[in-house]
Amino acid sequence: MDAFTDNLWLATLRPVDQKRLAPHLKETPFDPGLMLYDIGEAVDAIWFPLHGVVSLMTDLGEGRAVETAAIGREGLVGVTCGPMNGRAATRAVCQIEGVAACCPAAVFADLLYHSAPMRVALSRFTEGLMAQVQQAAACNAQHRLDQRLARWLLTTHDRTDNDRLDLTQAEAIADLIDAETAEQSAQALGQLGGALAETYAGFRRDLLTALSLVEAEIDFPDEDIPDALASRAGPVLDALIEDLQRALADGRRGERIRDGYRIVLIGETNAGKSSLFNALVEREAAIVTPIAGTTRDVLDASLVIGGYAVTLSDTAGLRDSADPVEAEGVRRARARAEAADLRLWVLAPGDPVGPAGALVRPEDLCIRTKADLDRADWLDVPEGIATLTVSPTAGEGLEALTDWLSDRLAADLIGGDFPALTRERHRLRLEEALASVRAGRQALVVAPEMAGEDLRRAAHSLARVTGEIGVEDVLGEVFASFCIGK
Ligand SMILES: Nc1nc2c(ncn2[C@@H]2O[C@H](COP(=O)(O)OP(=O)(O)OP(=O)(O)O)[C@@H](O)[C@H]2O)c(=O)[nH]1
Ligand SMILES: [Mg+2]
Repeated sequence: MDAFTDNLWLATLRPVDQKRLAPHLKETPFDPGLMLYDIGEAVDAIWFPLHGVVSLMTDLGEGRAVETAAIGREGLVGVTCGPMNGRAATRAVCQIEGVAACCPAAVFADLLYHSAPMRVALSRFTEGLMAQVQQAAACNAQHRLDQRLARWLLTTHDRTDNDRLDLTQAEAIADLIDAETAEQSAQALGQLGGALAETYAGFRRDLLTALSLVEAEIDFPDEDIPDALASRAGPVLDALIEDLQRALADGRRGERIRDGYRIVLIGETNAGKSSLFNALVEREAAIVTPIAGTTRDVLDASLVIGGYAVTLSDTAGLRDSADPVEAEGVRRARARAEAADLRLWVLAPGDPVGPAGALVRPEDLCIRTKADLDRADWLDVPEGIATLTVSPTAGEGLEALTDWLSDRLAADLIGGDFPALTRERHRLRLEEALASVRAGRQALVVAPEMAGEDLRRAAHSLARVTGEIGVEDVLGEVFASFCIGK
């Protein structure tokens, strides 16, 4: 790779400047999500991407950031915020993996000082970048999501030689543009970089290996293939079944990061659910009155806790009611509580265990509220459920509550052997594939012809997540492995 041809800005420099710069350049790979520098940090290097894309991000606070420019092989990263003043005004994050030629910022500043043509080239680039930032600002302010997506695709396409994306990467772009939290962006960036596509490609390779072993048995019986060939597919399929099971057992981590972790407040009427809801979302979103049964509908609010997107829901107090409107509210409250990732059982002094006590699970949180009132009336919470004490009206205990929630989110959403599945669509296809692979594994023992059919179906399910597998892929694998017919 030659930095002076692959990076278009370096390519425009005079040979004499290129010669001065060359000894200081070091090729450095960068992965999606890698932060080259953060806002306020000293910028000590200049990156000239040879391929890949780096995004400049502006911080919006509370873990949110928006892309204001993208730089690829046409330019350089690290100079617009200035090695001159030394501190970065934006954050630079690798968007699409690549390689950059890297040089110390001080060296670059010195070369610039001695070369007017280099300064002219730099100012041309910064003018172009300025135009891009202006467009991005206008687009972010005025355009709908799909229009922003289109702009992003065009800008990114301009900066990469590869104009093919698989389906998971295209989804990641939509997620990235839609992302409101740092964790959502990080997940989308990983997916855009091909983390999910690679995982599925790995599954597909295993499946093709097994399929080719089975197909060889079926299609080329006279080609002197050992009889035991199909049985060699057994261990490959066993390992694949295990991998698919592990990928599916991700606790819906990816979907919860992307769509928001669902937390629902439940409790008796007048327990103080809506008061706590308002305190957590920091606005008077829900009506609060001393009248029991004030809240009827489920009220949702989006918020960010510990860098994760959360949907918090306030619900009707759980009681039997002859009023059909309230009864419907209680039915909805129950349904929402059942489907939630976490239930917060709000318990005021004097409240019984009641229906909320029957809905909570051991991993949930009990919140004893109205701590400013007589605490002697608080129910003894069943053992095993974590308990916190708050008073939204007195502003007590809220910080400890959000800290507890941050820890829970991190514990539930970090980790896993495989990149998390980010959509229901992926999960369904993977479940389909697993069922077919299992069927194929069983058929293998009886008759490879039947197994072949199951495995082809599994391959098709996996292919539908990312792209298509053609017949040629399978035959190609057969020929490559056994040199049949060559
Ligand atoms: N003293 C005191 N009163 C509170 C506190 N939190 C809520 N309240 C009062 O308790 C009453 C009921 O509060 P809400 O937040 O409406 O209770 P809820 O659980 O949403 O009630 P429903 O919607 O009827 O189910 C209101 O009069 C609140 O002002 C608190 O921490 N201390
Ligand atoms: Mg309420």
